[in-house]
Amino acid sequence: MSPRTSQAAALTEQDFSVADNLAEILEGLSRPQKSLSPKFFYDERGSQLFDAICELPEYYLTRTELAIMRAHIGDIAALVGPQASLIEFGSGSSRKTRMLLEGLDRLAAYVPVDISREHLMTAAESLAADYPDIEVWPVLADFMQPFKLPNPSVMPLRNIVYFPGSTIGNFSPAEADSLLRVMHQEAGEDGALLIGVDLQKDKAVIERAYNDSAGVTAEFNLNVLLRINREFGGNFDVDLFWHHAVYNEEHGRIEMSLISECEQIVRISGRSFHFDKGEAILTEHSHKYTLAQFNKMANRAGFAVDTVWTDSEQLFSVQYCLRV
Ligand code: AVI
Repeated sequence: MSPRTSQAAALTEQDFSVADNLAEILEGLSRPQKSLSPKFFYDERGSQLFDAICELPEYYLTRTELAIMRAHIGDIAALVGPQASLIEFGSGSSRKTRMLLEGLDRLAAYVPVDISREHLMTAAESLAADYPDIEVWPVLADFMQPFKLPNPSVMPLRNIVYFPGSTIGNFSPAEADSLLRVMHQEAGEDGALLIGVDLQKDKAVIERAYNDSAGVTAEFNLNVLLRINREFGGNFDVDLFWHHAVYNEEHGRIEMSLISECEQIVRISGRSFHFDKGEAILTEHSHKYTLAQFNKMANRAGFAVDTVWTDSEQLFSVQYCLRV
């Protein structure tokens, strides 16, 4: 079955233009603390590098989440029940999504929601081809704002919002609160949220995951500068910046940045940016939560955590939250 282009997709279609993205990049680099949104990591090369990160021995997140899902797919399917609509925030063609498509009972629909038309359609087409019995309804939308859900041909008995990978950690706590509220709204009456949340743990374990020995995370981080050069008229010399990732225990987050090796001027589309030696561009925060902290966040958005699955070392959690 090929993926539907839902009415919601037509209504909410809003691919950000090159001009919007350029304005956002220039604004971020004009701040006293220079910053770039982590969304700019994910061009074609960045997405490949992220896939490679997920396979790294130091990056415990992906394999631990997968193992938790594998161990508990039966419990998850029993909680979800038959004929649900699975609404994934982000377009996943990942093994975790496939595990759900295979393990859940007679899904009414799979609804990936993504702001990138290309990622969305590639993932939706591949899943629609591999699971011909499941209706795939991609929705092109910015999931930070409420969006309209499609109407599959079989009426879903409930909506399950799925947000794997601890991507929630890449949002500030305030953004995460508002994103969880959107999820609450989209889950609707009787709905639920299935979410992957990375847990606070020994600083050394976390820092290793973001400073791998093969240098893949460094390449992923630096790739954003190459992207700006190529797509937004920049002239960054990538050899004059280095990757830096430290765990801030007070805020419970990895702070990832690119540090200027020397004093230098960088031009982007006619604008100049001065860097001091050692000056940082903040590129990503990756928050880690305790179970108690995430419980409070879920409650603030109107969810009650129903079941938490973790691994034996309590590295990562998969949480099933009911809408209250
Ligand atoms: C996508 N996200 C959950 C990853 C993370 O761990 O925060 C992105 C990443 N950044 C560096 N390594 C992986």
